Amino acid sequence: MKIFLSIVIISLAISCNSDKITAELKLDTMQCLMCSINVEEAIVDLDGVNKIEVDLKSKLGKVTYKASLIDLNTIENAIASIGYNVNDKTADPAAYEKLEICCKKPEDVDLD
Ligand SMILES: [Cu+2]
Repeated sequence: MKIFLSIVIISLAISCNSDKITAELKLDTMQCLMCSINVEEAIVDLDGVNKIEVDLKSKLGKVTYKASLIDLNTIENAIASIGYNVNDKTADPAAYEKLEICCKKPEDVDLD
């Protein structure tokens, strides 16, 4: 009986964690600290997202999410919709236009 119980407990613990996925996000159009905060804020409150870390220097993010609640595509779309390229998705042009000037790609900023 004891063995049976511990098997049940172990399998419960496994099933609770089994759908957690950590994925990498390539954020190559991020320019400044504000960008990384924007990206974090765009997905931190999404249902199913456990954790988001954005590293400005390497322009990479790491997101941990519950696959039963959300998929990577939805997360990527949320980031693209606020104006940033992510993985193979291109930023929403209208949202990109509204970004602060420091958040735009250097080649898009008119210097005169
Ligand atoms: Cu920025």
